[in-house]
Amino acid sequence: MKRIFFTKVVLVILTIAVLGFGLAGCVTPLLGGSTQMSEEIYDKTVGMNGSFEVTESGLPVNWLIYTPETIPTGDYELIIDTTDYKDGKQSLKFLVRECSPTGGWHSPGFFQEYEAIPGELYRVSFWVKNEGSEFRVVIGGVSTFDGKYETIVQSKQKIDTWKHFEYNYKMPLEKKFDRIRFKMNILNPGSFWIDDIKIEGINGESVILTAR
Ligand SMILES: [Ca+2]
Repeated sequence: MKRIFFTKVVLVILTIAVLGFGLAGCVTPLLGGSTQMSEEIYDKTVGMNGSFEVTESGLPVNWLIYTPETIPTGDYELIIDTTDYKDGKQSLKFLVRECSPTGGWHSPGFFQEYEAIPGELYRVSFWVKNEGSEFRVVIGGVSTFDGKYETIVQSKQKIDTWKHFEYNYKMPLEKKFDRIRFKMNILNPGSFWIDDIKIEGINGESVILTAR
């Protein structure tokens, strides 16, 4: 099932997005106006799909994607790469010729949210290759109206062979932060690959997609 998300935006949210906090996706439903933000193909039987092995209509299932259709400016291709991958049989590749450096829904990228326990420690890991792009990966505890993000990596580094990133994130203690959000963006053109994203509780338990 293909769904297009419509999320509402006003100037103050645009300002927040420009500042790079990337909160637009979680706080915008409060406000007026309408902008198409991202696309998602959701299948609850698939789970996280952090290795991008399950795709439909050219999109990896269970990720909210800032696709060439939804971002306002730029020129890029989203590719399921079956020749260069770290885990399974394919990876997700961004081939970006032109893009906004703003991040969030302005730039190529994707995100997803999972149920999380306030105060709990989560281990986030993934593999990356990079040729020319600047990329950013953030993790954050989110509530309905707020998010507390930490940047796992923001880099222009050339990465010829798959590189592993691992990060421990402690959820905020306040009970309202009951979801954890993973988000990555391409901020400058280039070729970027990502594979085998994992988000686990500190005891190894897998996170669960938030309810629909
Ligand atoms: Ca894979």
